[in-house]
Amino acid sequence: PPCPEGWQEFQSRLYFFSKEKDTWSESRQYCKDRGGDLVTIKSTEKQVFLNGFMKRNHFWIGLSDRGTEGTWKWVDGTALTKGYWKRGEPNDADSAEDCATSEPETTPLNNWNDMPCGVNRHWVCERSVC
Ligand code: 2F8
Ligand code: CA
Repeated sequence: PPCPEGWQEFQSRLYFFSKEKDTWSESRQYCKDRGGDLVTIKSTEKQVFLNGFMKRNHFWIGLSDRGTEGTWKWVDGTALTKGYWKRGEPNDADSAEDCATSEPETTPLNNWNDMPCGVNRHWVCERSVC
């Protein structure tokens, strides 16, 4: 796809913070349609950068344990090694939470929460530079 407008560059990758809300799967499809995927977060620098844009809302990130409960995997197929979970998360509330969001108004570094994949949230895409 052509290079999309309105994406932020950080460390030679491009990021999109949605204004709309959608399910985790639909959000992921939006990113894929634009040459990317939901964001992966594998460094503290990136977690800090992203949080500069995610202070006000929940945003889907590219992490789920849909395949095997309790085994968190990034959308690129890699296993989660270091998570920035909010205290008490992930808790799989009502045994129904398999997709990860960033939460607003929590500590900036540890702010992830697992949520039901079918609820509508903002999302963050990542793709290569053009
Ligand atoms: O207390 C944390 C808990 O809060 C909510 O459940 C009551 C969240 N669920 C939704 O917002 C749908 C949980 O994900 C969260 O763990
Ligand atoms: Ca949760």
